[in-house]
Amino acid sequence: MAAERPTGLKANKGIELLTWGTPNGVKASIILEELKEAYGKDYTWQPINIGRNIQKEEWFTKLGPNGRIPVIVDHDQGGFAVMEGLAILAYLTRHYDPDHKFSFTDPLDVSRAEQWMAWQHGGLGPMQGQANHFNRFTKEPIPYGMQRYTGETERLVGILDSHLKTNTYLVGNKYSIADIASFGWVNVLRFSGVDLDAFPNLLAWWERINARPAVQKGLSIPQKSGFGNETYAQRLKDDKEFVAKEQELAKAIAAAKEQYGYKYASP
Ligand SMILES: N[C@@H](CCC(=O)N[C@@H](CS)C(=O)NCC(=O)O)C(=O)O
Repeated sequence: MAAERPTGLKANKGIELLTWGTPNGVKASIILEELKEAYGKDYTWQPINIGRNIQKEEWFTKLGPNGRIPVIVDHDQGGFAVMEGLAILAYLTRHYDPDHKFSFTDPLDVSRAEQWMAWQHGGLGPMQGQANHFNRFTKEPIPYGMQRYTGETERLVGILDSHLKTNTYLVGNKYSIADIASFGWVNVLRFSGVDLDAFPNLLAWWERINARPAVQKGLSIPQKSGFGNETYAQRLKDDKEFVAKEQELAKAIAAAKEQYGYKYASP
């Protein structure tokens, strides 16, 4: 039986999250779970199945005009709505992280965090999103797109990997909203056709963050994605058909790179 289709907001106090279990969606659910664990701040959520286009309905676009998840509504601020991961992470910590457990007070660290979050919005998210598209969802293979966006994703995660060689976390050696912004994307890196093992500092960072109980809870709202690195690794162990398909994909990406001579360069 299909789950009930949300048709409007359901709470009248606190934060209400409208989301789906995607790399952008989990930014919001992870910070909300962290705030819940750190401060006991509860929240309400509703599943917005993007495959059913609930995010394009009028009640939703009145809150999030871009018609995409995640969106939060703060009922304690007169129903103030916030769209876009960076803005959600900044809003929630500005209002509900008084001890700055996941955010910063030093203006230079605030700027550093903004820079990494902006980098995620302008770089990693869009490029990796296109890598997923060209590697997984086109009707017929388009080698130029495959090598362009897989290569760009590799270049970008190479930047994270270099930065993490001498830093435990992205800013101030403290886990923060800067890390949360990119974590959801790195969590589906294997699905995007990129070998996470080739980026050992990034792999260690992903493991550190993935081990946090609040992160695990955040990843399961509304339900755990089948595309996460853990599920992916498990499927490689259990499912021979999946292994064969993934080998085919890796071959097609390698051939596309060869065809166009793509070389990525990270500092
Ligand atoms: N830059 C935004 C992007 C939001 C976004 O692209 N959400 C995707 C899911 S990851 C979505 O809602 N897709 C459905 C659609 O395009 O209709 C953010 O960080 O929140």
